[in-house]
Amino acid sequence: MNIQYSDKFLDAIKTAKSVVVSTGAGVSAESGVPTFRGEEGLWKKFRAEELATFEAFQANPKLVWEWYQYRRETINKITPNPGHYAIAEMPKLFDTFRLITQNVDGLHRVAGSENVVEIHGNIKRNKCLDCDEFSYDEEFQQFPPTCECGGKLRPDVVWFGEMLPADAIDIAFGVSRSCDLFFTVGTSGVVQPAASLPTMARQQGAFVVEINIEPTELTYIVDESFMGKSSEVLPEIITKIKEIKGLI
Ligand code: BV8
Ligand code: ZN
Repeated sequence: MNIQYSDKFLDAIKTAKSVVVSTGAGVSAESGVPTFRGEEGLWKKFRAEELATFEAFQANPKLVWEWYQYRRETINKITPNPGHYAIAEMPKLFDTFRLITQNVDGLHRVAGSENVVEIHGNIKRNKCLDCDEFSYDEEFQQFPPTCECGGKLRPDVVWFGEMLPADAIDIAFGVSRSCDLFFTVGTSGVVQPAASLPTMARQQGAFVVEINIEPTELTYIVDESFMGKSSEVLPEIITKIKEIKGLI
């Protein structure tokens, strides 16, 4: 890629002190994790309401567990892509940095990102409906799996209609409202409240940048949009940032 940078983007990079990156399924697409609304999108095979809701889980825990086990198996076979590694470099390029992700695949942490704000939970973690204990087993003696206390286990992800973890969403809102540079990467900007983060940032004066392979619901509100694969655009932007900061 040979990205053409605008002066306003270059100025934003030069002056930014506090940077936030917020990612969606698109940042993991090139690692092999199906997105939710793309051609091969997860919801294409299943409708979100059928599987990613507590009601669906109550009605058919076996089907919902089978879907999560299928996704876990997929995720266990894949590795981060250059986009994840580029984001993992960002904390050392700015005074303060925070990464927020809608993704439940854990790939940012595998790539070396720390303090990742996983606002929709983590597919690798189970939670007990009775004692709230977390566990990380992926092989179960029985389906649907139960906790040591005898309670039912569920995947520790946020389903539609469920509140996001209070601590995670507080951090996400807080950093979006105080940063001066905000990147939204690989998200269709459909799912709330995650989709409101870029607007929150823009409203308080942050420079908002979108990276996506196509226009989204967010494209009309951002300051700069880079159309391209995050695994190609992000590493190039990191190189540009290092050049500007005289690190290379
Ligand atoms: C809540 C975890 C409130 C589970 C997920 C109307 C009716 C019903 C509900 C609502 C409604 N309006 C709003 C709502 C609320 C609802 C919602 O937003 N629904 C949408 C569908 C309208 N939200 C909720 O229910 C949330 N909770 O609001 O609670 C509340 C209030 C009070 C009291 C109680 C409750 C909870 C939402 C969380 C749902 N859980 N995931 C699991 O994963 O199994 S959401 C799931 O979908 C993902 O986590 C992710 O967040 C989302 C998918 O979005 P994206 O990440 O953007 O992925 P998508 O495929 O859409 O887009 C991928 C993008 O990448 C595309 O743009 C594509 O072009 C791009 N791309 C592809 N390849 C690349 C690329 N970009 C760059 N490079 C590439 N290579
Ligand atoms: Zn329990």
